[in-house]
This record gives sequence, C-alpha cells and structure tokens, in this order.
Amino acid sequence: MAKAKEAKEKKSSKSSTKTYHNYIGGEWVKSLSGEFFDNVNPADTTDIIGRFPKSNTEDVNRAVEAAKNAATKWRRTPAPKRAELLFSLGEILRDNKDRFTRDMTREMGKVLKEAGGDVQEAIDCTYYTAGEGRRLHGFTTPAEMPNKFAMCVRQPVGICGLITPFNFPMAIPSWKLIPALVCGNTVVIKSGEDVPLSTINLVKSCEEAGIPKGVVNIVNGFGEAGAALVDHEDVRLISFTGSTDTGRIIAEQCARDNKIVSLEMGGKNAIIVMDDADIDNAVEGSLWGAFGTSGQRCTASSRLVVHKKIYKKFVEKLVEKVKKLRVGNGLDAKTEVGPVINEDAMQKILGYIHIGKNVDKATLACGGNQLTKGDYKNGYFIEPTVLTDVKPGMRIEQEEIFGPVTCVIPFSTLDEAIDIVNGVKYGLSSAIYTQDVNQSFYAMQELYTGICYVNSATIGAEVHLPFGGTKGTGNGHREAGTQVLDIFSEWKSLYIDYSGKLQKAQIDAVEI
Ligand code: UN1
Repeated sequence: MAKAKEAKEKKSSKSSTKTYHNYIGGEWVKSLSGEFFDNVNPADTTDIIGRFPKSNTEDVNRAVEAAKNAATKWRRTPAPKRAELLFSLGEILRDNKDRFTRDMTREMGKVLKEAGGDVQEAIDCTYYTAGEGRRLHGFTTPAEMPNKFAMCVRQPVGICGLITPFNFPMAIPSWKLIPALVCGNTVVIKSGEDVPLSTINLVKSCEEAGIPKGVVNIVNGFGEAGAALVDHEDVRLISFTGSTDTGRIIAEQCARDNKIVSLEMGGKNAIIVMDDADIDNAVEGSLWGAFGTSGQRCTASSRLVVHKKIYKKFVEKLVEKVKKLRVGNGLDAKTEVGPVINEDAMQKILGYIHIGKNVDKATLACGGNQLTKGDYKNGYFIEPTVLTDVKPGMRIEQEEIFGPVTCVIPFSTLDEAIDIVNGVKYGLSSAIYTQDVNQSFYAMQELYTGICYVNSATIGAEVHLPFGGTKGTGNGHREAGTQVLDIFSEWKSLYIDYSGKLQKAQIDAVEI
C-alpha cells in the first residue's frame, strides 16, 4: 500500500470527524474489517473530510451477493422504466451540483470551476445515457430461409465491478454506472481511495432516485477490495480506469476467469502547433490542456510539439503565462491550479522533473519546485513546470507524469510531428493547431489516437462521443457515446422459424 495512505490511516481521527459506510443491499453498513481511513484535503492535510471504511474481501462478497440477489428483477424491469429512475437521478445531481462540487474540490483538490464541470459531466452522462432506455437499438436482418425471421438484441452481462480513479471522482463513475444500469446490470463500485465522498454522493443520489436495493452497491477502500472484486467468480465484468500497471494485472486476472474487462489507462497526449497557427490561441489551449486539473487528466497535454519557425515565440508566450498561474487551494475562487492528489503523486512528479533536468538534460523554462511555505505548507503543491528543448525518446517525453508538467518539443515538418505524437506507447488524445484545412485533415487521418482535436487542446471530451484510446491506453473498448453499450451488454441473435417445418441453414436449397 502507498506510504502516504498508510500515514493517512495511522492518523487518529478526531471524534467530530464524520464517519461514512459502505452501501450494500440498500443499507449503509459498517465494514466487516472494522477499520477506517481518513480522507484528507490535498490542499490542506489538516482538513479531514471524513473517516471511510477500509473494506475487505468479506465486504466485497456481501456486496456481490446483494448485486446477485437484485439482478433478476432489475434485468426484467423494462429498460424505459429503468431509465425513468436514471432521469430522476440526473435531477438530483443537478439540484445538488453546488454541494457536490465543493465536496469534490475539498477531497480531490481541483478548482471549483473544474469540479463543477466534473459534476456536470456526470449530469450530462446521466441524461444522455438514460435516453438509451428508449433506444438500446438492436437490428433485424433478412434470414436466408423463407418464412424465417432474424434479429439481434442486447442483453445485460450480469454483475459489473466498477473500479474508479481519483481524477474525475463523479464523472468517471457515472460513465460506468449509468450505462451498466440502463443495460440492466447490477453493480458493485470500488471508489477511488482518495475521493470516496464524491462517489458516495453519487450512490446516495441513486438511493434517493429510488433505484432498487442491491442494484447499486459501493465498497470503499484500497487494493484488497479492488482485488476481491476482480477475483469474485460471480462478477462477470470489470470496468477499470487507472494506472497501466494495475490495469495489466486486472486484465490478466480477468483473462484467467473469462471475464469481460474494459480498461482506460494512461496517456501521453500531444498538441502539434504548426507555423501557421494562431499562436495566442495555441498558447491558451496548451495552458489549459497542460495545467487544468494540475495535469492530472489521462487526456492532459503533456507534450507540446511546436514548429521550429515559431518555437521561440511560442515558448516565450507560454512561459510568461505559466509563471502567472495562481496555484492554491481549489476552494479559493481565484485559484487556477490546485494541488496534486497525495504525497506519492507529488514525489513521482518531482522525480520526473528531476529526470527531465538531470538525466534527459532538457531545459527547465519555469517552475520545477514543490511549494512549501505559507498557505502551501500543509498541501501537495508543485509549481506549474515547462521543460523545453525536449527530444523524442527522452523519458519525460515518453512516460506519463500526471502532474503540472509539460514538455516542449521542436519539429520541422508535419510528418515529423506526427511521428513524434505517435511515437509513444499510449494513444488517448492528440491535437493540432493550424489554419490549413489540408494539414488538419491529414493530421486527423494519421494521428493514431482515440480522440483528436483541431484548434483545441487534448482535453474536454463530451459525453455523447466515444472516449478511449489506442495502444497502451486501453484494450479496444470505448466509454461514453452509445459505444459504451457494447461494454455493458452482450449481443443475442434470435431466429424465428415460422415455416412449420425443419429448414436447415446452409444446407437446404431454396427454390428461386
Ligand atoms: C480523464 O482524464 O481520465 O476529456 C477523463 C476530458 C474530460 C474527461 C477526462 N472530459 O478531459
């Protein structure tokens, strides 16, 4: 277990601290482990948000049992009726947006505006995906024999285990939960250990919306709970967003058990800035893409691939703006860049800055330090950092940093830039700034990522388009859009022979 987390657990909770529980079978129940962990504000670790259960395998077993007991009734509930409850859920999320936003900023650190965007993404996902309750389209198609009908429908997969990360504490759980429910599955969620309150807020809203007992269950805690969910024989599907290392372990376990597994993992996303680009717009986009959410997005613009002709000017303008970014507690409306999530994350990011300067020998154009004084003293703050003169192949250019750090890489031709963007093991998001329609279409064709933007940063996906990446980012699935339904349902082909006799497909001749 992460050192920082252990420290959190050891910290004795004040008696006034609110205690939260797991939600299993429609009841808020204590963990059978009897253990708790403190959830702290990353901007001020003396601010303890609450005590959350450190769930064990037995808790997970109980949650899966509850999901199993609820499965048949929920599966048989007509999809439009399931969707009605989800529309109510959307209203509850909308009505509580401000409270959920503040809770999220307090436990996760992202600034209020962005936390509001996160809750909004959950609302959008809920309304959009609930609409599928009246579609969930299958198809009909001609049969090859006379007097025979053929069609294809979606059926639920069963019990789904949802393992969610810290960086989008409500949006990402909703991307998994809502389609799972509309398709007729029951779920057990293992919340991200740094952000359990936001996921509990989502689950409480499900309870309030009248989603039947046992359909949605949540266990809070660490790796033990996640592993127990992945290992459970009654869990048919695991949907995971998080690190590539954990995703690989999950995929291996799921392969052994023949489970369906959808993975959304790392990114090393890049923006190409062509010499004809509107530089100021490209700088604004880079600033937002690299330092929004303190760079803790799978879609973060962690590489800026800039044409040699405008490189110097671009770097000057960018660095000037980065130096002015206001770092602080996300609850302060003036803050532009919040803390990073915890001590481990901070050390990892500082480690990469060290590698960038001392091993890769890139130029540190600004930032590079932890902020420790004054208001920063109890938080995990890092100066927004720009490394320039970065070359393809350097570690900082290849590996996901997941923090407020971006690398600037010069190039000469569009093909060279595309090779740089594609030359990493991930393939989530990419972008190009250019005024030239031919260049933009060529880039859209050649950039091998799941998402590609023109004249916009690599972040900001909308819920009605598929989300996911190529290569090491995932395993071929897409969340969001209607494409997510292919994760949470399985196709069933139906043949109805109304000829009144035996007709053998592929064998009997049909008279024409
Ligand atoms: C993530 O970084 O894991 O496109 C999700 C975006 C957000 C979602 C990011 N809508 O940046």
